[in-house]
Amino acid sequence: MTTIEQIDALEVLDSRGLPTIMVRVLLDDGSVGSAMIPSGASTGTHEALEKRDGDAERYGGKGVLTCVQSVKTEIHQMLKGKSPFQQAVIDELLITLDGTENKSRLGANAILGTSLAVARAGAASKKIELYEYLGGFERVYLPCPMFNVINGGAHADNGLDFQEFMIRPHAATSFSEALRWGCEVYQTLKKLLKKKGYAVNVGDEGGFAPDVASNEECLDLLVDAICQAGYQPGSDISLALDCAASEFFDAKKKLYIEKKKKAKGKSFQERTPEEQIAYLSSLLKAYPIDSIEDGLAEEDWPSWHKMTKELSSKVQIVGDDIFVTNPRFLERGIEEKSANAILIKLNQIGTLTETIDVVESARRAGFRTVISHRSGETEDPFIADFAVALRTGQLKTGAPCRSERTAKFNRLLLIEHLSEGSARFIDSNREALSSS
Ligand code: 2PG
Ligand code: MG
Repeated sequence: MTTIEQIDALEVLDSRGLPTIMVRVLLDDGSVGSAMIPSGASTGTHEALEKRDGDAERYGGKGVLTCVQSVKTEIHQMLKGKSPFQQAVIDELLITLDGTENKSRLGANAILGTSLAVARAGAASKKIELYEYLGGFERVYLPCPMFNVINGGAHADNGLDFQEFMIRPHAATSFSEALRWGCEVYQTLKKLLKKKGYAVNVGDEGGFAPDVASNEECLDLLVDAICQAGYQPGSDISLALDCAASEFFDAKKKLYIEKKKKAKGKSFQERTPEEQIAYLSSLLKAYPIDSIEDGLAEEDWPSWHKMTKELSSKVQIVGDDIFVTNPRFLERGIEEKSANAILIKLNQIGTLTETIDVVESARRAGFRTVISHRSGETEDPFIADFAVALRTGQLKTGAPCRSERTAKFNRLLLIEHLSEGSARFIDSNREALSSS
């Protein structure tokens, strides 16, 4: 029987230059698996805890040496001798060893790092690809990418309160074609921005971060870029938003306030939840948007229900901060009909098995699932394999720019290549919208 021989960890860097954990699992047959853990900026309140050292002498308190130590000692001792192929057992042991509701004792970063590295070691031992190890050997389904080409919110130092302006090349016939379309629009957008005198430096997720005046100006730019690149807005390439509205909701006043614009001394809007829904609805009428994530704040549950009632036949309503990949919140969302899709981030919940369970529960309830990166990423492409293995049909992993983002796209290109023409490209959102 193959067993875990050693679990090691070290502190490495994420794409923002902040420390994160790398876990390395060695099996007694000599196979090795490793994983690096990403980190969010606009995090949901109820996410599993990302543990930091808090030692102001190192990395401004953001070091992860405590997590490294826990992996090398407690976690190593508990998992040594166990089978790497029983992922659910490994994850349950990790959850029990931590003993807290939100993984705050050992840290979700230490736990998830171990969980993912064990899966990789298992795949290495079986000498198969990670997506095959996790998803089996049936036909490969490659997800529609959602390219975040204009960054705002907590990911860029501009006046945009909405966090992500994305394009979705849903009508492409293969993943590589979708990627090419996305890249062509991205490069065209760069030229357009330059022509208009905007800066073309990029934000945390590789999208441009121009100081444009409004959401509408961004959406106009995207439509122009799609046309000028030779595609049809809507029928070839649609638009998607992540408003990350928890970042600009004033819970006391119950108002959505364009805080960044306000802080920059620009004219800004304050909207009641009803006005925010009406505003989103007006954007849907004016632009070919087919997906809206976090259009409302995580604590504004009643308004989520209203928004879903009004808009869900026209658009994918994705819950990120409101569900935080947690079965408890997802269950409430299903019951209250708060959305029709869920964003899936492994580090919001903290183990591979729990994440797979959430995807399966969402599916059973008819929710679409979108696998997602974090704004602070690493070159680890785990989520590319994960999206293929779970056949989610949608993956959000930034712009086609910056190596921590392109690592995921390049991995999908390789998976497509390995499938020797048998891979199918799917967009679970379009499939759902066309059947509704
Ligand atoms: C989001 C994510 C990823 P962050 O809000 O969806 O784009 O951002 O990782 O900062 O939470
Ligand atoms: Mg989000």
